[in-house]
Formats: sequence, structure tokens, C-alpha cells
Amino acid sequence: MAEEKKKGWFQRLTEGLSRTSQTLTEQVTQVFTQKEGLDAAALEELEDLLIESDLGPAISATIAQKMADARFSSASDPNAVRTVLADALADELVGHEGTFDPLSGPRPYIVLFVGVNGSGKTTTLGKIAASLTAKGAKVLVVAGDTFRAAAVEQLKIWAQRANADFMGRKTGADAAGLAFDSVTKAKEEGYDVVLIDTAGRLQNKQQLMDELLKIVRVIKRIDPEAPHETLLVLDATVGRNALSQEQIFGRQAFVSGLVMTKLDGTARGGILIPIAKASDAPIKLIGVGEDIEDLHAFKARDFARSMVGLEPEA
Ligand SMILES: Nc1nc2c(ncn2[C@@H]2O[C@H](COP(=O)(O)OP(=O)(O)OP(=O)(O)O)[C@@H](O)[C@H]2O)c(=O)[nH]1
Ligand SMILES: [Mg+2]
Repeated sequence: MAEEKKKGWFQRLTEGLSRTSQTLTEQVTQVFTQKEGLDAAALEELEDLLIESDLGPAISATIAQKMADARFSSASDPNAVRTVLADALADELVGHEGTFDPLSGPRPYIVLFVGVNGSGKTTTLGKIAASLTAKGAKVLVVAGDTFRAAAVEQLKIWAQRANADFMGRKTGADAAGLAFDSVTKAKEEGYDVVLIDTAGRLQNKQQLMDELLKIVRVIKRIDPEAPHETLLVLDATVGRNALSQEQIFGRQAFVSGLVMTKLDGTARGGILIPIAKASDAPIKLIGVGEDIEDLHAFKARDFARSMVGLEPEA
């Protein structure tokens, strides 16, 4: 049953990443199986292919060298080439995998979702709410994006779908005040988890950061250990822009985990690797679609294998 479940999930991951794995594996295996060994030109071609998947020059060079060292011949089985490539990709992710498990932490467990507009904060929050209520948890969903009326409505729909309680205010209300009240309510009413959405865009970046820091400050007045988790949500389809977003939010030093969304439908899923390496916070979750079941714990080896179109290890 667990095996079935893993397979179902993995299939979605592999399908989601199919554009990445197509670019990566079909072309990479071609480089190996058309040429005997790897000459300098082939090595360069290989590096370019890796860079095209948004792995960045340094990681691409390391991986290309590992592939060169493996000394494939033109008779090599494409699966053998893929396995070495998957191992090389997984090596880069060692130590950058984190777990998100709000139900094993203190109660109420406070989670803040941050990131630029459109990165997938609200959707990710909704998926998490649904998975927690399915486990019987008492969940409070908080519309900390008080900037847009549509944002409040969107989150309310997710909360209803998830069977979670919802808390929001009218447009323009103080988000920090709402966050404070939600944590107070959660403590008084015995909630297990509080999921706080935030705005992705205010008038400017500094205003956005100031608002996030204010939310964190007021939450800490109630519980100095909270927020227990601040998830930075990044959209994989924006490629290297996601890397600079990580730097902007990461510099503010309150991010505890990364969520990479929209890994489906992008040929540039490789961007996850330089981001993982650049960030002090580990990757915790990945999104491969818009539905509830399209969010999953990040497992470096599974991810690396699916990036090259291989099945998970048993
Ligand atoms: N294909 C795909 N779409 C996703 C994924 N995650 C989110 N989306 C879509 O991306 C769009 C933006 O997602 P939101 O959750 O509204 O993003 P947000 O960060 O809350 O945006 P703001 O509220 O504007 O800051 C929506 O259409 C989502 O359905 C994913 O993993 N895959
Ligand atoms: Mg939103």
C-alpha cells in the first residue's frame, strides 16, 4: 500500500518534471551514446545542456566532470548513463533536504508563508491545510494578505475545501494585528496548526519586508518560539529569478524552509539545485501541480531520479 502510494506520487512527479527530464536525459544520453568516450567538445556540449536546465555553471561543471569520469562507451545502456547522472545530481543535494512536520511540533504550531506574488503561497497553504485536516488536525487558516480582496476569497475557498477554520479581515486591515489575534485565538481554542498567508506584493519590496517582519514580531510577543516555520515559496518557472528571490528573503534571516512550486511544466526544474545550495534553509516541499495531492515532501534522491526520468529506488 505504501509502495502503491509512493508510485502514484512519483508518477505525478515524473510527469510533472517530464519537460526537465526530456531536455536533460534525451540530449545527455545522446552525447554519450553517439560518441566514443568524451572528448573536450563533448564535455563542453554536456556542460551546456546542464546549464540549460538552470543548474548554473559551477554545478554543471562538477556534474559534467563526474559523467566524464564514468567513462561510458557508445555501447553504454542509456539507463546506466541516467543512473550516474541521477547520482551526481543527488550528491549536490546532500544536506539540503528538510522535513515539514507541524504535527510533531509544539501546539499551536505557527506556520508563515512568504514569497513574491504569484509564487504559489496561497495554493501551497491550501494543500497543506487539506493534508493536515485529513489527519484529524484542528487547523486555522489566516488571510494575512489583507491587501487584495480576491486573495481573501481565494484562501477562504481553500479553507472550505480543506475543512479548516478561516480567519480574515476587510481589505486594508493591519495584517500583523490579524496575525496576533489568530495566534491568540489558536492558543485559547486549542488549535493544532495555524497557517498564515501573506501578501506577495505591496507598494514596494521594502514595505513588503517591513510588513513580514512586523508580523513575525507580533507573533513572537505571544510565543517567542513562533513562527515555528517560515516557508519561502518559490516558483520554479521563473528560473534564476527564484535564486535572487531566495537571496532577498533569505537575507532577512527568518526563512526556515523552502517550497519549490510549479515544477510541472517547466524544462528548468534544475533550478532547484542551485537554490538549495545557495540557501541556508533546506528544501522541504515541492509542488508539481495545482491540486491538493500535488504537494509532496522533498526527497533529494527521488527528485534527482525523476529529473532524469528514472523510477524511484525500491
Ligand atoms: N502548475 C502549477 N501551478 C501552481 C502550482 N502552485 C501554484 N500554482 C498556480 O500558480 C498560481 C498562483 O498561485 P497562488 O497560490 O495564488 O500564488 P500566491 O503566491 O498566493 O500569489 P499572491 O497572492 O498574488 O502573492 C495559481 O494559478 C496556482 O494555481 C504548482 O505546483 N503547479
Ligand atoms: Mg496569495
